[in-house]
Amino acid sequence: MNELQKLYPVKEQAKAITHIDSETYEKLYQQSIDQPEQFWAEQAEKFIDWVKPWDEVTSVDYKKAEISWFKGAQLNVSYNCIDRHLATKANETAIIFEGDEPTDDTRISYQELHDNVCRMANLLKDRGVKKGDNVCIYMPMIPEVGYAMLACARIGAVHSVVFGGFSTESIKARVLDADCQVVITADASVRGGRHIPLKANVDAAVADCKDVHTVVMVERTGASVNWNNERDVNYNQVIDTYPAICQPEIMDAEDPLFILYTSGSTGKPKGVLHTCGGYILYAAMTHKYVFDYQEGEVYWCTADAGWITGHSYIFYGPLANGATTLVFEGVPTYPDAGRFWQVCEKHKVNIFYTAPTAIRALMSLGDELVEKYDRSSIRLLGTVGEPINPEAWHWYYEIVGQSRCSVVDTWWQTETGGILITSLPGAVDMKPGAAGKPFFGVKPAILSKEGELLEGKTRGRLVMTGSWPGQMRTVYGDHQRFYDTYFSQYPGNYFTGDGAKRDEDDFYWITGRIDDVLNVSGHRLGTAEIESALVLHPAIAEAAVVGYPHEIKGQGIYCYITLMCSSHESDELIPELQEFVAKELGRFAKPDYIQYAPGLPKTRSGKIMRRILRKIAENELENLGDTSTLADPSVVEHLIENRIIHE
Ligand code: 6R9
Repeated sequence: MNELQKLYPVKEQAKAITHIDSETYEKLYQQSIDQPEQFWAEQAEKFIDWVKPWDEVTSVDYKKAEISWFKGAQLNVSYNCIDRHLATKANETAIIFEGDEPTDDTRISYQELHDNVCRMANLLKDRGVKKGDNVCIYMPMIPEVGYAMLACARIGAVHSVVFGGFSTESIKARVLDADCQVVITADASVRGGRHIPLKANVDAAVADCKDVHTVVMVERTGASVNWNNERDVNYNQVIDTYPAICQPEIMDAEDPLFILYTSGSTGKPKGVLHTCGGYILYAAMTHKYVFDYQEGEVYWCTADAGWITGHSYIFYGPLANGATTLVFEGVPTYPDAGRFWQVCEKHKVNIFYTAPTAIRALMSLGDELVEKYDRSSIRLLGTVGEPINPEAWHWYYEIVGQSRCSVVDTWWQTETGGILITSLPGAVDMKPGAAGKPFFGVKPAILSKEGELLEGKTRGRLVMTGSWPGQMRTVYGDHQRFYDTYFSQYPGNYFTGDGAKRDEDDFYWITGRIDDVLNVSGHRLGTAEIESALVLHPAIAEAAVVGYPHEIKGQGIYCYITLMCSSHESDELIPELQEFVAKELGRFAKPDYIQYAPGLPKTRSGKIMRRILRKIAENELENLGDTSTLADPSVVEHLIENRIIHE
């Protein structure tokens, strides 16, 4: 363990607020494992309002991939996120909207949220949407995306949010797979001053989707759009004609709430299906405990509604807890790279949750733009999406959080619905780069490749030996694929697809996707580990590592690095970096090739697309696959031109 990975004890200040100290965590965790039915029944009563209680807390059969929670119970998710707060919070802020331009912001009270959601629900009903119908949502990050999701939940329709940065082809594939008949969109979106014509994308996407009879369009930019009188509905023109009351549909706990498409290592994206009862309980409970949310606080998750993080931790979890949640339309670097901190100062944000990729990008631009703003309101910082390299962790903790805030790393997946492994603030010490310990009721285990259970300090494949309420229930329309992907490799376990190590203190460290694991001369190495090692070097802002076939070693290590400052490129730097990594991780981990990369190919959610980097490293340029979903496809050309050709 190097200096950057040293332990940070729980913050005294966090301890005082949470009331979950280390002892309580251990006790509650043990209880959740020993008496799961009792534990979850208590939590379900505490966090959720049910119309009718359950007949059975849980029933799980991983051999058939059959999972149910709170069977027989009835509830409505939109009621839980809105109506039940009205008695005490009608005039309190549910959503703070911060637009792309710093001058553009609004506050939406719980009463206004209620009225807007009901009107949208009535509009959908008027267009024939019924319980069980699937509705596609393709929207910018504006409050209406939340209204649309909650309106679906209110009437029992199943939403499928498609990220607003996805292409026409992606929308079409998702609309067809889920047989959506209604699409909710906006005229255009604006992020960082850049406009994307959402309505035109939808027009093109649904031209071949004969079942789509309605496209609801919210006006965002006033962009001119093509209009189909039969099919299209202008939200702004009609919404006031609908009543602000709509009875919530009574749903079974196991009725579907939403579908969210996510990519796997093979095949087309899978429609991950979540159901009402277990999901909303898990989202609410994790939001409360992991972010230690307290009444009246302002909570900001910078994700997009198009990803699971936006579902669980911008809308469902916070609203179920009656929180004030900030919805941000823009990007971290517009008008300049101080935007996050400017917004924190302006809205007195208490809890801030973002991704390591954003932290690294901002870190490379210096401390000045952070220090310019008052961050004294912030008391908790969270990260999600990928392992955070210790150097970025330190910058986040020391510079952004002024060494006074807890940093919670949160490991989870679209499939898990909510956070499974984390450093619970006030209860679990912080180790920079470690995801932490299991959340209540969660039973992680590490297996060898062959499926043998590994005990104690070890490394291997991360599985969950039991279920939790937020777990996905099926792949939409393809239950066999659900079983094959998650339950077939290690029977009796949910396979996460991630590698992990467990240290002497029982902390879990995620080493990256199994598909990104390299085998170099018989040594197994997480690409994330090499990347973390590289970015410890002061010259490096970001690194991505892939394997390529190597005659002697099996796989060689090919690294792409973005420098803090491109003028530092030099012939001497490469061998220096190779030695640096060898020293950090061992000789076997010494990179074979290091290529300078002014930009890395990333999805719009910030994930590096290693598939493309692998192809370039392998010099297999004919078969690069779809690059249209990249945030900036032009970086690929640059990488190809400057690739290192090996024998
Ligand atoms: C929530 C989300 C899931 C994959 C997951 C893992 C990686 C997410 C992480 C993390 C290390 C963390 N991942 N959080 N790795 N530390 N805190 O990101 O869902 O988009 O489905 O991605 O992301 O590899 O398997 P999703």
